[in-house]
Amino acid sequence: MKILHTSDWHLGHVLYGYDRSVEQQSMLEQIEGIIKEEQPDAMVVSGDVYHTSQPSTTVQTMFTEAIVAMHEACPTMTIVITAGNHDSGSKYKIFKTPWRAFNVHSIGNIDKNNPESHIIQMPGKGFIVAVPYAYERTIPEGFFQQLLDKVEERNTDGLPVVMMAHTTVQGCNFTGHDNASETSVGGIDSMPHDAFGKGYDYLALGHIHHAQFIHDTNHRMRYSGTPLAVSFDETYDHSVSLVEISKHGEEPKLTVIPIDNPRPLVNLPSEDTASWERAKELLKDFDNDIPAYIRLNVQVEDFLPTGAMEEARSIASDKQCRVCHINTTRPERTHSQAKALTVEELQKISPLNLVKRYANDKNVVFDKKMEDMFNEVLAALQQQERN
Ligand SMILES: [Mn+2]
Repeated sequence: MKILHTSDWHLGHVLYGYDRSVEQQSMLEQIEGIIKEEQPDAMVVSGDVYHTSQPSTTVQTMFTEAIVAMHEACPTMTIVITAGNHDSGSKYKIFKTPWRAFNVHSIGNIDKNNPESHIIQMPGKGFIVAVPYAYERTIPEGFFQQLLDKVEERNTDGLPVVMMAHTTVQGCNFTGHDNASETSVGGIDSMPHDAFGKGYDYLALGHIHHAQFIHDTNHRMRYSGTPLAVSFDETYDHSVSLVEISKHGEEPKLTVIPIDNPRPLVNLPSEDTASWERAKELLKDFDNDIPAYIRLNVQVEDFLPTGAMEEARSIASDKQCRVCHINTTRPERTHSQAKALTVEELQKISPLNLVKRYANDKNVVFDKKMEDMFNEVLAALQQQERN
């Protein structure tokens, strides 16, 4: 069984106000081209088809036309689409029936009363167990294993079994995600490996944008990652995964197929940060003809000069690129830079000089206005003490 595994298309995603339909259309056409070339038995899209639960008419049209084109590129191919946390699962019901005419299975919600609806049998080829995104607590206890047991009973010919899920798996590399920790990414708690049960040959995962196998699992659990970067922090290559499984129990064979973005997301500098002056030079030197999105990564002592964004945009005004964002970082001060005072020194130092030392240590600007305010408060306190 030959499966094209992809997820996290995030159609309708807007980057700092810029419409990305040209890139999204290009990504869909590249996938269509891969399908035409590879003629897979199935394509699995493991959630986050759309970026929002209310995609526009234009975005939905782009999606439906692309799916029909993909179907026409390989009419025998089974297409399985599950909902992710960005999608509206209940809306998957609307076109569930007409989609069947195109060999498309769309699964938006977990239906514990009808587990059969999650099992797609491809006669003579294999099985796809399709589980959409769900909060961990709404996935019935042992649901994955229940589905796999049903498949095991039926799978007398030892055909490959592929399972789909949209979630965070323990130990994954979540580079590129905001709001992420070891235990939770994008609001989804990470699941232990054994929560998915036993009996699948390949777990086609969605949610994490960095393409990867989950370590120590014998290359059976994989995130295909985003085919198109959603954030500037996704500083890795983007692709779809072509997976071949000869029979039940065999290790899957993977081919990674890159997807190119006609409008790449570029960090200047590409690694680490630069001073504001250096960042402007990098922008000046950036190729005039590359229609990239640019994020400037700038190290500042306190704040950027006023009008920095306007200045950056005017530098790029004759270029094809679009300056999206200036990402500022401040030097870390883990240890106090001030020399510690002895008790005798502390008793001798004036309150004003003490607070100036503190401000300097914390990298806070202590100007004439601050000094006046401090003196006013100090005078009021001293007055209170005298009364
Ligand atoms: Mn996603």
